[in-house]
Amino acid sequence: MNDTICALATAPGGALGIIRISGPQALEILSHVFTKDLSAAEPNTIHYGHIVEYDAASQHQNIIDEVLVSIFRAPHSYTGEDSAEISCHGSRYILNKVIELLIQNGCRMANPGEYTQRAFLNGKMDLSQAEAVADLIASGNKATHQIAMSQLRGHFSSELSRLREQLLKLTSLLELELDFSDHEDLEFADRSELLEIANKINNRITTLTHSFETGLALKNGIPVALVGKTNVGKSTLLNRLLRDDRAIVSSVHGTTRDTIEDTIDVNGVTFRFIDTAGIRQTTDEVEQIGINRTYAAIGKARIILWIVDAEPTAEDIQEILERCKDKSLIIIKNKIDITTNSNISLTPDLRLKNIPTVEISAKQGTNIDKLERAIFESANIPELSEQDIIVTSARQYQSLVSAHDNLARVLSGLESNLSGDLVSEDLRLVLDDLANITGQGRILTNEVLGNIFTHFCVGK
Ligand SMILES: Nc1nc2c(ncn2[C@@H]2O[C@H](COP(=O)(O)OP(=O)(O)OP(=O)(O)O)[C@@H](O)[C@H]2O)c(=O)[nH]1
Ligand SMILES: [Mg+2]
Repeated sequence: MNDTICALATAPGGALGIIRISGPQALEILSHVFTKDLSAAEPNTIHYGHIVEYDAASQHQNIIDEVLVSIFRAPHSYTGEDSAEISCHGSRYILNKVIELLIQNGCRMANPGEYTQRAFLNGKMDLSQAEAVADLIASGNKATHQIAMSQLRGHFSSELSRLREQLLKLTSLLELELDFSDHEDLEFADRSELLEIANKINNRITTLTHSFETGLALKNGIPVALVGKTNVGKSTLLNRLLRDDRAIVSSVHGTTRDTIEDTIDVNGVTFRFIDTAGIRQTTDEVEQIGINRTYAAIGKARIILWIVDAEPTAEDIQEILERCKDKSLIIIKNKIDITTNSNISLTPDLRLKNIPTVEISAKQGTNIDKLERAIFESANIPELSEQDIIVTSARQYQSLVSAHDNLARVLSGLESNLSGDLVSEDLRLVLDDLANITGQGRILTNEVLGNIFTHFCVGK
């Protein structure tokens, strides 16, 4: 961290490009390539001038670009170090040239995520907030933006420190029990009180752990599979939902062989629609592979759109209900533009199950808005408020799962009157697990850090 790093922070191709410099020599190095001396510049100021290259042969200064430079001083900067941002014109030549000049004068090219890593190491943010920076930059819709913003603003971190306080309280009560265990006449906190605290912590950790499923779905798009017999209009509906001619549509049965998927936002939430091969008995080897993929897609999806264009048989119904047991199912009666289709009754059995049913014409686009509403409702997205904590990182999830397992041992230890020092040991493990999420854990190695930050872009 003693060196000064530089990198392009913006994507190529824009009208402007921003180059970031950070480190102890940032302002000195910058002054070598800028028309003004910025080494004593005031913090939070912007300076107009030129980036210049000195040509020794002609003893001339070549102007590379007309720029604005923003100055930040340690510790009040993103990284916590002296830093600057140069706003240049977005030419590839200019941007490369400026970086080249900075490197010639003593900067080093930054590694992916190195600015955020420095911010973490300088105590500007904890690890869960650092990960939120990557999520924020990647956020493509309202829901993922809100989750990342909440985490970046430290809501998750404060929740963890509240849990930590509770765990420490539990530890001290257990230690009190140990300290006084020789004094028979003393009353200790009885274990039911300890159990109550432990159960509360456990409930909170369980909720956080479960939020990961939602977090992942929101991040990658909630998977929705379109399934049904051949020729019922699955691909037509996919194209309609995506507003794009994505899948081949034809009246030939068994047109779609491979699964086709793409995402689109509905009410600020990303859904991943998966068109599948129609289910039927077949002797065609390739088609059978496709149908197996349909079953796999059902397994992975959270919502199933079961599309019918005729009265389903008892076996069809049974098969779908069996395969979609733990899924949200929506029945779609398609092709209502054909008059005979509007009286598909769906057997009383199926109607009794209260499965949402939408009548549409995929071809003509009738009731697609109704269907989208039904899909959104089936997704059961909690109304996210700014305070809500949704875990989206696999690393954080693993720490929570481990905390949950260790806490289960604490609970059973307390219940079975295990001696306090043994229970304390498991409690410490829970504390460690939670500390790992924010990066204060004992087992935070360079490897762990490296893994987190290599997934960032350079310049972040
Ligand atoms: N009248 C009418 N025809 C439709 C409708 N939706 C689809 N079709 C027609 O039904 C035929 C099959 O449509 P596809 O979308 O290819 O059906 P699929 O379910 O993907 O079929 P496979 O890929 O073979 O399983 C095509 O000729 C479509 O034009 C609809 O709402 N009304
Ligand atoms: Mg198809």
